[in-house]
Amino acid sequence: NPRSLPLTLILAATPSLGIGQAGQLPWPSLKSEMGYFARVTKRVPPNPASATASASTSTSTTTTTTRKRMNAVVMGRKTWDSIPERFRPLKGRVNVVVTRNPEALDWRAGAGKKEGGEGEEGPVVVSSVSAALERLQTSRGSGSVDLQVERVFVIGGASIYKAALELPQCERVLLTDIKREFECDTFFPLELGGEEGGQLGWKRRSKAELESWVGEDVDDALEEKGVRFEFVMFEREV
Ligand code: FOL
Repeated sequence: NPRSLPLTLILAATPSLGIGQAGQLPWPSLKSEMGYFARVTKRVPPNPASATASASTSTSTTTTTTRKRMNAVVMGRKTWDSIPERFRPLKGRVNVVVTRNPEALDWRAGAGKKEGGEGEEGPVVVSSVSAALERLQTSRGSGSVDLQVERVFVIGGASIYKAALELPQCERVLLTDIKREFECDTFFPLELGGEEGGQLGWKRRSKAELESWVGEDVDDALEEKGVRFEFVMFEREV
């Protein structure tokens, strides 16, 4: 395969690592938190100027292919279902949905309303997280557009995070540390630890390292609707 794609998990969790409740997020919608999720998952890393376009020549013709650099989001079917129809597929990102039953995936209903829109496509559907990676490593654009998948974000839920954490390509976790409890029925399957302790092999990185990786300034502590939260990054030690 041409390139091995590293995986980044992105999630928001309560102190007891709750991530979901009844098919939704456990907390009232936090605009600045969701905004961070959208910006970070969309933003592609800086790139050498030489790689933006390429021309290939055959005997008598020259075809120019434009390269579109995009990140991908990989999610389980229940997470797909949890995203409001008007927001899915998540804009500006390659959407990959993992399901054992592709027939049952409810997306045509939502996509149907957008029918006729240029470039409107449903998600890529695969049956495992590793199949998602294989697909993304070889993904092509359409026509004269050559799609280059940059960062791959695993966006949940619990069983998809668990499968991703078992892969060696899983390098990084972007955690939004929600500072209070909400009722949850779904939990992140790994104890990362805060200041001390935590899972062997995972290291909390500094705010500066987080800012450098996500490509934006990050506040130390945010609060919305009386809910305090903080953006943090963990990386797996080699
Ligand atoms: N990670 C973090 N940090 N926060 C989350 O809320 C989160 N949620 C999921 C996965 N990782 C997360 C899964 N759930 C949308 C909705 C639910 C969802 C993920 C994304 C969604 O509608 N996103 C839109 C933004 C819409 C808006 O601006 O309100 C998007 O374009 O990303």
